Amino acid sequence: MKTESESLFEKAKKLIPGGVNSPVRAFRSVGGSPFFTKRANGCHLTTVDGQELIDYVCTWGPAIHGHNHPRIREAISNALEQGTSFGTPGPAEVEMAELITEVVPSVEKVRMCNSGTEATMSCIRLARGYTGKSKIIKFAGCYHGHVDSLLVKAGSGALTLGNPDSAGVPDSLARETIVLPYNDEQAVEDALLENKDEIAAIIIEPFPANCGLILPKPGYLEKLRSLCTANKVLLIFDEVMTGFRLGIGGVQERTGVTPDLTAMGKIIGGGLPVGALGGKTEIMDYLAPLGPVYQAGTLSGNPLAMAAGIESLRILKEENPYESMEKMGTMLAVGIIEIAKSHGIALQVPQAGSMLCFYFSESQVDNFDQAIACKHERFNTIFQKLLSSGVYLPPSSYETCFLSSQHNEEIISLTLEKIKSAFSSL
Ligand code: KE4
Repeated sequence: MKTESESLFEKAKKLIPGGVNSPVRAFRSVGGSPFFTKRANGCHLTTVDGQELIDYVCTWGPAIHGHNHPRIREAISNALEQGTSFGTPGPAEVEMAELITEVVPSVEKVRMCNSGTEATMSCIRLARGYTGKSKIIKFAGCYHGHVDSLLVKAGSGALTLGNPDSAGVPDSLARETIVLPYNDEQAVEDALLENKDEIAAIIIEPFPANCGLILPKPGYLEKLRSLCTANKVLLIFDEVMTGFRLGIGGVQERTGVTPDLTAMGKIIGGGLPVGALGGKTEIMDYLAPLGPVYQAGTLSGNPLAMAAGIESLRILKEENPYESMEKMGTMLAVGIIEIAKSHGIALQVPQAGSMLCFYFSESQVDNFDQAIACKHERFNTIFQKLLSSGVYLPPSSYETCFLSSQHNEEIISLTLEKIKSAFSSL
């Protein structure tokens, strides 16, 4: 007898490529067919088959307050009374810009868009327009959305499906993108020398979270900053995932390293479609209608997304959940490491705040090559065992787990119990 999710997936596959509207949702790397979600509340998802799951994906980051937060729901319904979209400037866009420029250290001006992909794509075009140079440096395993110039050795779904270099990206474009190993300062120095005066920007996920979670070696981000300054290259932080999550000012607040441009998204939409790019006024003013770099969007600054995102930011400012989320993240990471050790299983669990991942590896993972060398089939086994016992991890070992402010001690302890029994049956 097919489950409701299986029947829906059969139907979906006839109408939607792979049955999904975003590839990583298809469970291609972990196996089996994906569950379909009926509703989401707090730190739980409920599937169409009535299974309740503790959610460690949090819709890939936006649900930092847990799902369906009453204040965000109310903010959206109040905004709904005024209409869904105006196509003109609206007051909520001004308030959103005030909040972002207040909390993100390097952002003096901000432009809203509708996805993280649009944000990084616009950052790249702006960097090229502002510098008059065309080459871009990115890092293997970093994923910046499905931007042609950046789908080169990308992470996340591209890596999950084994095609980090997407078809359809012309060589002429891919050649403008230089891919370097993360955490290797010398590689950046060499590339800047070999391509002197041709590099417009370096774009980086400061804490890469799309090939698992990789943490920067001490001084690495600071070195990138000084190399960019010395070579008149823009430093772009892709904080679509880490922004507002690893502190309200993201990694740039956490480390004190300030980029020239920042790509943002996810949390500032409160679960509705959003993206944003921000940076120094001198650079941002190159954007149309002021400057020569075109960038636009029918639904950019959409009033419902702004209402949800503003409320999400207000809650972060009022509740400042970062210390407690760091504590819960540490409790989970330490607990998992202890369980793996007691079962003699080689496992690394890098953690930063409310983000962590599973690397089935004997040694620490510092870059893409080490990440892909991990035992992914082990992750897939654990994923399935946990899913059947009511814990939903990201459906790929190339993703990162997210906690929300609703993942309390009781939830973490329950999760660790389930992880313990999953490891026992490995
Ligand atoms: P979107 O276009 O999906 O809103 O954002 C693209 C993006 C940009 N930069 C970073 C650092 C990102 O992580 C993302 C998207 N994150 C993935 C999860 N790893 C979204 C999940 C999906 O593709 O379905």
